[in-house]
Amino acid sequence: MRTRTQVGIVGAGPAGLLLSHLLALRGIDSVLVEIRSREYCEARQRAGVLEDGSVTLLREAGLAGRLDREGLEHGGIYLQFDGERRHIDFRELTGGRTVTVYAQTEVVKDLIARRLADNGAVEFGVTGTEVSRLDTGQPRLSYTDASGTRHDVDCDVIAGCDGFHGICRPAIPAGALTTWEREYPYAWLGILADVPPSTDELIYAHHQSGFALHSLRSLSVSRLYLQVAPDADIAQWPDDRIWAELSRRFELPGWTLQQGPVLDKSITPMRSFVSAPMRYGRLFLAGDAAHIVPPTGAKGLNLALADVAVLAPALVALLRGDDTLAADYSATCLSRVWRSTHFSWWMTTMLHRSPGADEMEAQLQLSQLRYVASSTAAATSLAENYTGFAIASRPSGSA
Ligand code: FAS
Ligand code: PHB
Repeated sequence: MRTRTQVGIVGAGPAGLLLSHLLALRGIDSVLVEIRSREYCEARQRAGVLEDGSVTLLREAGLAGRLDREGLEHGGIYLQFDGERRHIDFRELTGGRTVTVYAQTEVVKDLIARRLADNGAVEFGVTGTEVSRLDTGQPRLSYTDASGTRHDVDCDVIAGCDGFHGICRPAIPAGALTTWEREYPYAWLGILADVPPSTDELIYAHHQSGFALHSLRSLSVSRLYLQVAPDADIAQWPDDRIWAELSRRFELPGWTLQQGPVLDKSITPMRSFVSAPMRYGRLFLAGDAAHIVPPTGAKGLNLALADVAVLAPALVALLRGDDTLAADYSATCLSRVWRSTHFSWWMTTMLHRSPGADEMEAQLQLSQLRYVASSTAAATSLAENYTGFAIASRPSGSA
């Protein structure tokens, strides 16, 4: 079946869904195709923290009703190391900026509900997605829908929002793309537990046995992570072993980690990855399709939303004949992407123990943690990056 739309969007994650909504608000029609089911996309456990800027973006798009009711505003985090737990006060260090705990699952549910309520064209459960004719003025998005009908959709533009393992970035000719990648020698084992959090704000813990993070989803559901080997087998991590290891890494006199039923557990590999440019002809990449950060800096979801905040107005202008913003899209996003990539690498290497590393690594990490916890300048650097570093206008001549 042959059809037409202005913007073809691949992927119903936060990037694709938000783009579809922002375009609709500006009268631009789109077709969004997703390989997974709606239920799968809504249940996929991922990020948990929204920067100030992401909350504002969702509010201004009319998507923050439940977020404002259920989101938990946090004014800081704790760094735990060498028997100490020190608070980093974001409000004090950044002149009032905070973060909000509101899970990516909830952001995706809100976005899908709004797109469907607005009769947005969102196709779940598709197969055989292809993008072609990208360097022409009429790129094509092809897919087979859940009923088995093959579609060829002629578009003015295609947005590749299909994540790290999607098909859009690989559709760009190798010679047109530069990539940078770093894989880390560890992974995160994450659990969702039906137990009230044992802390009021997130705890990032450095420990000789490895990193641990105490996050949360609500005042009754906790989200915790444990550094494990990159090839760790989840079957070797029964719940009691996970709780025992978490208790060990968060141990502090007079404090107890509350335990409870584990509702979900999974292992996530860790990498830093950037690809540039984020545009090829009439294909624009956004979110994980273009870049990946280790989750230690709580940046992945926020970067995806920030890319789309730049892409939506750029596409609206392009479709009205003005290519200025679209020509700047990649450079504008990459400036922020590299800042977040560095910050996520910095948090990761400061807090995780490399397998086989000598004691020198531990001493250097502890020195850095003591400096961050005691120097206003160093703590401010962490606070302004964690809450969302406002990128100044693009430096002239940057890539
Ligand atoms: P997404 O990956 O969310 O969405 C891409 C969508 O495209 C998916 O729904 C996929 O099914 C679909 N797709 C792929 N190929 C397709 C095709 N051929 N055709 C159609 N659809 C296709 N970030 C944090 O900040 N904190 C965290 O704790 C954290 N934990 C994470 C855990 C895991 C396991 C992963 C993978 C990521 C995690 N992230 C975390 C990062 C994560 O939140 C991403 O940054 C965020 O999902 C990016 O959103 P999108 O760019 O929309 O990509
Ligand atoms: C989460 O709540 O899932 C979360 C929070 C902060 C991170 C990573 C994950 O850095």
